[in-house]
Amino acid sequence: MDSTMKQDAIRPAEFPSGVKLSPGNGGLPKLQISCPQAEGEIYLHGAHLTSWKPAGARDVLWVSQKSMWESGKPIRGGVPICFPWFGPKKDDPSAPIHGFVRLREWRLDGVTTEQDAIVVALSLNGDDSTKRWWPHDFRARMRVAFGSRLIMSLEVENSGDAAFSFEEALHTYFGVADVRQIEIPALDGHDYIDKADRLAEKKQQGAVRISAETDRVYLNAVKPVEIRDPAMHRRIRVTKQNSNETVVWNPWVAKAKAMPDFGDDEWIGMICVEACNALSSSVQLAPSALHTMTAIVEQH
Ligand code: TA6
Repeated sequence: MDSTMKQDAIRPAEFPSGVKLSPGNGGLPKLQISCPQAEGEIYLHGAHLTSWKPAGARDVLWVSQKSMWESGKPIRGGVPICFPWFGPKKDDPSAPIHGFVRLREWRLDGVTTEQDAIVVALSLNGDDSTKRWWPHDFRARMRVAFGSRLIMSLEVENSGDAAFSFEEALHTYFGVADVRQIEIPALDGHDYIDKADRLAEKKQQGAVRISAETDRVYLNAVKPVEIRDPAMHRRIRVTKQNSNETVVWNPWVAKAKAMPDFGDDEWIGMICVEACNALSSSVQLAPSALHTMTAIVEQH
């Protein structure tokens, strides 16, 4: 075995046709996927999905032109994996926002062909360096099916001998023509925590529309949601499994300007709709137990 390959990691010679591992932006290893149903890209850095283009369609994901592409820094856009906490770490302001797994290189465990998709499996195990932030033994596995649908599953295993709780999110950035014209009808009536208004708890009146900085954690939000994008003549549907919350985020003008890895005017072309378990929906995991959160994305 090539000494540089991590033990048990799949080797390029074993990839199905249409799959290539090569240096991507910043020289970070990138897996490119091409099959009849879709094309896509995922970086080993953070097991970070950066592109999903169903056959005949435009990319559904959005990535900033100003993103950093550096080990130890998050990619801006695509699907950052937030784990084992969401947002700032409550008891340590010096800890990385949204946890540390999106800053690490994950191991590529498998690339397989299924009936209508190419499936990529990656993993990251806790070690002494992660225990600096979070004193638990865990195995995280990310499984992504690139097909006519995009199926993302984040599995967490408690590989230690003590129970722990964690927060998680698949922090998906979707590309839209003009965020000021989109609607998300299905969250009507849901309670939400407004992170753009002092964490006030509010109730969604009607479809979600974006007309200012929007940063909301919708509670008990388990049903599928659809992003209606009339200017792009597209609807994006997100169906979740084992996720109690849905986060909707757009930084708007001031926040976009304040982020060095986000173009000043890029807020117009994106919306985050995130499968999440956080706050009162943190996941409790007993030793040897597993929890899998899934987000299925379709577009038409
Ligand atoms: O999911 C929304 C959010 O928590 C916002 O509060 C904002 O911080 C966003 O995530 C981006 O976080 P990041 O650390 O990727 O800049």
